[in-house]
Amino acid sequence: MIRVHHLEKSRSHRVLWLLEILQLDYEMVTYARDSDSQLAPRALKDIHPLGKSPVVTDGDITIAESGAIVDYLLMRYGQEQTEPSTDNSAAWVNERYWRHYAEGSLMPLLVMRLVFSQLPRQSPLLVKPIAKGINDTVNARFLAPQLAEHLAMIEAHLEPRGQFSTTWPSGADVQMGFPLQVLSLSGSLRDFPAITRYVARIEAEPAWQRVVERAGPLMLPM
Ligand SMILES: N[C@@H](CCC(=O)N[C@@H](CS)C(=O)NCC(=O)O)C(=O)O
Repeated sequence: MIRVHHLEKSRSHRVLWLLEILQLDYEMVTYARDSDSQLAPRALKDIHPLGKSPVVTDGDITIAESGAIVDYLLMRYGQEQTEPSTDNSAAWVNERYWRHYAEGSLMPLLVMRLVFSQLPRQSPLLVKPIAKGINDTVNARFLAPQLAEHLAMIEAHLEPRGQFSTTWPSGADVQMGFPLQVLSLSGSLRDFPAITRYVARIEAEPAWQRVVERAGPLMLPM
């Protein structure tokens, strides 16, 4: 039996979506975030040393990293449905690019944005204005311009296609959906209509709706 160690408000929603797409049976063990630090509880470290979610166990296999979990589940249970054939190298490479880009390049910007935005709240009273200044500067000089470039690239890809790969939903969609849903929830997609349509498309999918029924809607941490 596949077991998903699912942290609330987290990337673990991706794995649930893929399991629902593939219509696999699975158990979900849910963990709450610490209300102050928002970190995962220590119990997750009993499953994997870093104590991050998602982690999946399947028989004697334990696998962390959402991208590796997606690779594993597709390799074992559903490759043909969700990725282009290796005969079409360009389509295969394109799908793999987005599958890896999601965690390798896009998510670090969102995590940095979240961490810096929390600095003022988490700082002692006297330091709060300085912490706010640091957050504003990092945002203005680095994060906002970087994110704008990334979103422009994604918008240009989605505008004529409506999806990341030639297959739908692909492993690339499973990986890219989460950061784009987070950006939608934080109101960052106003200038990106194709990405907005793409997020709506995911959320209209029956497999996504089964995730919401079982685990609740995706929410922002903090
Ligand atoms: N690159 C990893 C990131 C895992 C990760 O950082 N997960 C977050 C949830 S989105 C987490 O467990 N945070 C709680 C913590 O760091 O304690 C993946 O894609 O699985």
